[in-house]
Amino acid sequence: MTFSVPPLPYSYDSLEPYIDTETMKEHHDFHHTAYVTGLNQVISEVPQAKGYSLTKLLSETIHDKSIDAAIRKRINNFGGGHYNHSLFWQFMSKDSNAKDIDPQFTAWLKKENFDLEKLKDVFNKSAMSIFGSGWVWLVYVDGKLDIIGTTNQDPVLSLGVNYIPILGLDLWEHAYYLKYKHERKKYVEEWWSVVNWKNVSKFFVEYALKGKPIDVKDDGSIN
Ligand code: MN3
Repeated sequence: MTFSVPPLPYSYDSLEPYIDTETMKEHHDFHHTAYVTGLNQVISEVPQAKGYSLTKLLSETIHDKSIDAAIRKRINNFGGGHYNHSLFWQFMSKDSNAKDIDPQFTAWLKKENFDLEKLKDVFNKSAMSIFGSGWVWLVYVDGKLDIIGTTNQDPVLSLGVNYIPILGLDLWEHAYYLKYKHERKKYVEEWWSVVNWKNVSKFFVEYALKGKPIDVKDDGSIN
């Protein structure tokens, strides 16, 4: 077993009442685990990918035409699932506080003609426009701000290592259906109450500004 599920950085009930305990248990223990199990399985079938980092798999291997397309699709789906969820747990905290936003992040928003309110507005609209399962992301691309949707578990990294996801929201029904049912809009709006601005700032300053892809380790940890 190469890849493993990271422990949640907080307890299952930490994000109540915005994200309920049952959803967190299912989401982390079942869904994230299933992506990791699938990734370990597919990697065991591709000897040349043995020992590759998650970053390499998702930025290079999935584009390597010498590998069977169906295998690459599985690496994309399961590897993307592992990468995206490892980030997602870090995007949230019970101690969400906008005071934790790094001034460099605020300055960047301003340079890009954004502020926090506009960011939330554009991000939420993008979240509502995703059809079916997917994610919405705030990304840093060569210094510019972009808000993009991805479908299924496609990782932002597959667009290029210069696409650095600073914040992202899981829009699969498994992320909210137990509590919010069909009310995706309510979930999207409430979710901002648990955004971990400390980590968003860290991803911006330590990765985006340095032009480095966020290096999610095999065990889902991020330095
Ligand atoms: Mn999910």
